[in-house]
Amino acid sequence: MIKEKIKEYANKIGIEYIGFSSVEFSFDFIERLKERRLNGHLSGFEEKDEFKRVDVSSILSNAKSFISIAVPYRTVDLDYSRPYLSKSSLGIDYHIVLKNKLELLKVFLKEELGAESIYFCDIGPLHDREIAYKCGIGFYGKNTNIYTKKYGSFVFLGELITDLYIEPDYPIESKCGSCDICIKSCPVGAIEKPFYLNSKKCLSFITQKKETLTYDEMIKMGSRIYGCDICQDVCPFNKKAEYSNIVDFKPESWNINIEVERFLTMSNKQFKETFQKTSAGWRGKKVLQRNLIIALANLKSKEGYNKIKSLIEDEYFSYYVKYYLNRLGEFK
Ligand code: B12
Repeated sequence: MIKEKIKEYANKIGIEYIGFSSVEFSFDFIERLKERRLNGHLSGFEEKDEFKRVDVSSILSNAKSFISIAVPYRTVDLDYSRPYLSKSSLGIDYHIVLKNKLELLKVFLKEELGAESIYFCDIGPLHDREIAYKCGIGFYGKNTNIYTKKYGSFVFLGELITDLYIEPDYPIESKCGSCDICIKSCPVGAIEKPFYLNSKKCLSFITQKKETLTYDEMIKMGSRIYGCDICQDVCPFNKKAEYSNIVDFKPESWNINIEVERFLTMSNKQFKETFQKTSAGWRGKKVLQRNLIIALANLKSKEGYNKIKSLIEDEYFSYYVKYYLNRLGEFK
């Protein structure tokens, strides 16, 4: 059977979660995307036009199936009393790790089954979660993440569109029940109702925002330098979830033990050799350094004090240095 053959190969290249579905989307899905857009609650990082998000035939003519994969990434727990990057930004950028696996699958589909296929991970018009949901990879949590049985929501998603017909798997209905701990635990109330995130409020988005941050946004960022995991950390399903053994996602020490002086003074070359290789790198050095200053301000930490103070003349950092000094009680 085609499906078993693909699964067997996927397991061989380290993919534990793989599922299949047709390429049609429900009207409900389009409506949900539209609701978010009309309410102005999209982040701006995703394709805005909901019809482009479902127009699979313009990506691959004669498309018949989706193949979705999920790859676990939580390798460690983090100390939030220090400035930190979220668990999805540790180790090598997941776009690279998943694309390597998807490329192998694409070659396999071509060589073994004569099929054409195109793959995506994160970037592009497709909605990775809805495809994973359709392919039975896992269920939607109220925090909008897709949950697998073994690794909880700490999985990255990617998919192939292929012209091969593959017997579909079935979606799994949400198992959240009456639990709403993720909704209650979000410090900014970004999950405005079950399965509905206002991306503009989400702290993950705020850490990635290039525009000048408001006082309230800065306060709420806490010790985050990039991303936010709170709605996943508090989830009872994730408490039981297993850790990932994928070596690529194991962080190096510079990635988790942030050395303040070094982080604030690193050259472009040093940045390229370290943080740019992670999934936080695309936002650039300045945004991450800005967030570190805000994190230290919120922690009322004097680590790197002289360096930070010296940035008050810098056109970009000045505003954030003033916030830092204000939090330390030195700028009134
Ligand atoms: C834009 C984006 C963001 C934005 C907006 C997130 C969001 N929830 O929309 C921001 C910057 C905030 C963000 C944050 C994060 N992201 Co992000 N992001 C994306 C991106 C590029 C597009 C998502 C999108 O289209 N959102 C638009 C809205 C409409 O979709 P949605 O919230 O997912 O809503 C769906 C459900 O809620 C559902 N729904 C609503 N009501 C109901 C009711 C029922 C009954 C059901 C069944 C479903 C349902 O409807 C929507 C469509 O199905 C995807 C990659 C991709 N191309 O798909 C990654 C992606 C979603 N992100 C991912 C990750 C890892 C994260 C973070 C954990 C990173 C971090 N640590 O900071 C956080 C999680 C925050 C959160 N709770 O969502 C993973 C998620 C993996 C997973 N297991 O689900 C993805 C899939 C990337 C990847 N390829 O692995 N992200």
